[in-house]
Amino acid sequence: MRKLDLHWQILIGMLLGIVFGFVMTYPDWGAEFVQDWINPFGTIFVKLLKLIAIPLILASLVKGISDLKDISSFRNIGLRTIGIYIVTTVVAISIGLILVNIMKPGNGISEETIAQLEQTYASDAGVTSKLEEASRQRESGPLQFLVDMVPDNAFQALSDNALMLQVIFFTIFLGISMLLIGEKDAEPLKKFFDALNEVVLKMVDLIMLTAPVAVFALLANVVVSSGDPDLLLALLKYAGVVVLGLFLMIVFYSLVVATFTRYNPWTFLKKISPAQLLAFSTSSSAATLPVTMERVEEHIGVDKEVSSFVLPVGATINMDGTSLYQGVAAVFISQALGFELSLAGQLTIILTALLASIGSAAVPGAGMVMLVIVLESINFPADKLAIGLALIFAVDRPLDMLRTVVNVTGDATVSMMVAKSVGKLGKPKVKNWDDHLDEVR
Ligand code: DAS
Repeated sequence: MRKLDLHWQILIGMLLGIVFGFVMTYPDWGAEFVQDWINPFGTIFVKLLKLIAIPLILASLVKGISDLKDISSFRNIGLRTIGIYIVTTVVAISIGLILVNIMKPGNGISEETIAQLEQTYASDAGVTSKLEEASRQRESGPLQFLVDMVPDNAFQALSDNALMLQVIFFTIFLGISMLLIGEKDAEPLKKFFDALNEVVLKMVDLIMLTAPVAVFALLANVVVSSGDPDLLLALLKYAGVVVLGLFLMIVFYSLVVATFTRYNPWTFLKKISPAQLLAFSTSSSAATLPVTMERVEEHIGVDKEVSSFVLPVGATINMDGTSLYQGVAAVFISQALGFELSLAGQLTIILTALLASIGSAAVPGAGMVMLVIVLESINFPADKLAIGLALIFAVDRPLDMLRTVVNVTGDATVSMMVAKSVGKLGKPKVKNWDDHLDEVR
């Protein structure tokens, strides 16, 4: 039987994980069994991907910049990347706001549901921890995220996944300096990073061999630890608006890929599907980044010069799915708790959700933390923040999985647009997902 393509293997692993998770919700020992004996295999997989995310960013970003002819081509790629990222994020938030104002999911939530939430969720550790994290981010002032971007210790930054923006800052600084000292003097360092890049991409291939089993474990755990079902039903309309908005973003990306890069959108979605399925399973753009890069470079043909800059930067600052979700959630919570939102308030949401999605870390649940910043920007009553977050907390994890898929798809789309605009969108290096794996079998 012909070997199944990677995305089919991952999809089967996910479906089996979901079914197994539901089966395990029946016996009273089921959830504990999954969390103790199954979930660790998913955690190990995500840790392996995060293990190589920083070395991959370091190697590919330095290689990408040092391969450039000169500083002007770096400026060219950089400016196009940031500009297109801002446009796609504003489109995402606008789609979210239009849908949530038309469908008004927050209207009609009964007083008793709100009162029940007051008891069950407002004091929930998950909600209060996100409020605390948000207040830490807020105290530091509007330009703190710029200050935080500059590491004062390169080795500490390289050793901490949460400091990915600092790694990117340091790596861009290093790459530009290598360009400025000239090819001959930079040659030894360039050879080192070229080899490191090849090695890390091979590590991605090896890790991906375990992906089907890992996503089985991750999805089984998500199912056994999801929120209580009756509240989920009350939130189904809200989740429906977010999912519809996220789906429209995938359609938007497909139209952009088809019209702007003349690339078949179905082929595009199929080629990046392993990265999308991992984004869904891990809820982390950072953990998915190594696979997104490998798929875009080796299976679509985006030149490394472009992908090595656009994708790591995108994984940290371009979160179109998150910004759409923040727009919808802010208006939904306002509707549900009877907080009047003017048009000016909605326009404010566009700006703050843009900044909040830039500031959101590429890790699970980050979007919900920054949602507090968006709510505060429209002067949402502070005493109702906890109940507002509690309202959406029960469905946040499945929505986080879906918005991370959109975040990753948006990054891949922009990398193709930038590559096309600078003439660096070539032919794929490999046809099937395991073409270049034969030597490791
Ligand atoms: N999970 C985040 C990511 O990795 C997105 C979010 O939390 O909204 O992209």
